[in-house]
Amino acid sequence: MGVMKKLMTTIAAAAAFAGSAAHAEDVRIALVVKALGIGFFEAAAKGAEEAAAELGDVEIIYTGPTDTTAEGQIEVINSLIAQGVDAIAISANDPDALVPALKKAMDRGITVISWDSGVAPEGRQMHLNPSSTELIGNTIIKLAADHMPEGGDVAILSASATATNQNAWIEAAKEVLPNYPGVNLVATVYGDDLSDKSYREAQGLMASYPDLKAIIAPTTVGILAASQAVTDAGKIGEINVTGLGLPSEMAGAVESGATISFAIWNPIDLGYAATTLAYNIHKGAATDAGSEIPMGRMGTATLDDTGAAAMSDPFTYDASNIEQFKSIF
Ligand code: RAM
Repeated sequence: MGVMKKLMTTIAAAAAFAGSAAHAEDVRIALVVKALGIGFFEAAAKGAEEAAAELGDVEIIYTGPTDTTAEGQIEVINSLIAQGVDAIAISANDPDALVPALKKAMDRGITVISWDSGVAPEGRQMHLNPSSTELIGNTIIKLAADHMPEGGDVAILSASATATNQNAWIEAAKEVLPNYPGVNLVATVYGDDLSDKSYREAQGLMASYPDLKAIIAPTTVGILAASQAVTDAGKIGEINVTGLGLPSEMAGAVESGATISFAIWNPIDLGYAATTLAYNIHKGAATDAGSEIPMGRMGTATLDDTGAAAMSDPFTYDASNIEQFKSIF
């Protein structure tokens, strides 16, 4: 037996053993992420698998490019169209660049939704936000401001410059900034959800702004890299790293004091909800404004006039509760 054939047989046997062998009649839902290798999306994939097990006739294809670019996602989308998947649920690296490829998918009868990071309305049937954009924008500023009684300089370390979700949160954060007198936003930089680039951008912020009091990273990759950069620079206690992170990845930073607190919603629930929505839309659920689409144990998504819905509020983690959550996501 050739090595490849042997490998394939082993994989098939393992799949059958796990009880997850695909069936021809399954609804094939592709969960397309910003990039592979990001813990947040791996947690969302767990939720997608949970939804698939519950629905019974779903096969999840977890896929994405190797870096957070729209070009990479377009290649992935074209390959999914060629494979004839039933649905695409995507977290977008760009709101507009993916529209032509996703329109082509919809023309071929593929259900298309975005989740986490949105696609412009003409490129998808609905979008699932993790939470209200205004609430997230205010939360990330408040997390920093609450620990700066005397005010001071803060900087944002974001993901990619075209990420729909981070850009919307940053815009919402800037809107409420006047409510935090003395908090001065000096820069916004982009680490592209790559650990090494995010680390270097955090170092750059520390070099350019010696009085920096907080780095706000509304990305799980960015917050982790920035907490490491602040630790390595010996600036724990001087610069508080906050934003959106995973308890499993941030436990060390909270313990060391590099991060006092941070927030996030449950990424497992988000992947579960996105999968259930894609399934129900594929099965015929309406997607016009006001539609209510069931999302299993997560309740119902009610679409607004842009075809978007929100899941749940973010939760704040700090030294008092991180132990409880770090093994979950
Ligand atoms: C990163 C990604 C993702 C975002 C989280 C908070 O994992 O940028 O899109 O929602 O951070």
